[in-house]
Amino acid sequence: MPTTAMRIDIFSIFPEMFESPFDVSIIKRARERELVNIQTHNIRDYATDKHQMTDDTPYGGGGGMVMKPEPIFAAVEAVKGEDEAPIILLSPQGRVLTQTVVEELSTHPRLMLLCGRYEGVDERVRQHLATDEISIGDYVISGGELAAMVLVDAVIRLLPGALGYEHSAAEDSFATGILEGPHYTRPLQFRGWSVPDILRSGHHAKVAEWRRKQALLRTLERRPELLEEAELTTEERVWLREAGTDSSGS
Ligand code: 9D3
Repeated sequence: MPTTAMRIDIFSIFPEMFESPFDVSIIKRARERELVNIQTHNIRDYATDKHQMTDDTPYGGGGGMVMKPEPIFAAVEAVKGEDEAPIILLSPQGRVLTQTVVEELSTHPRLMLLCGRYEGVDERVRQHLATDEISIGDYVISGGELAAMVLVDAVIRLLPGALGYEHSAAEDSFATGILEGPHYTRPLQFRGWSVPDILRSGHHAKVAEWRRKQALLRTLERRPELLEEAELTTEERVWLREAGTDSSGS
């Protein structure tokens, strides 16, 4: 039974940035299937002065520009209507986006995303308009737009029907809590590098065990902190401890 599409409103002074990323692959298909209705809004259209200014110099001095509050409030108020929806400011000071946060966001019927530029937005947007503030990680990007695209992509993948039957979001790395192991396809031999024999053995149970162990080893090597929270069996924890103290390495 098809349910009503999640609606996502995005507010930006560069709405054209969203066109091609949202017109390919899984997001395109989700939009075509009406699983999601994405609307971008140009904040500049809501500026009322004759130059349609969306930014101004900071009170107190210093370099850079700050996004003015009036056009942002006007844009959100014009679009919002009566519906309840989180108003998420993408900002370097927000809580960091994780798969758990994505899962929570995916349960809302509507999201409103505010993308800042310059040094950021006037503090009154943060205090009196936004209901949530999210960062995509501890590095500096030039504005909230790419962060909003990351958030939208991650959320859409979780909407029922967004992924083909060939792939389940529940199997995604991070959804399972550990990293994925290696994948191989043809050719069997490539520049002298071969595919592990086990994957051609036809022993499905042994293949599954090998894959699970490869995933655990990779997580131990690269992201050991993930293992603390991951759902592992007692046998797997014992095996990993032996693997971790094994002087032969990997
Ligand atoms: C943290 C750097 N700021 C003080 C010098 C200036 C600044 C740089 C870039 C302020 C805002 C921005 C634009 N970045 C975002 O709007 C942003 C962001 C990010 O930079 N990193 C991770 N997640 C996000 S979400 C929005």
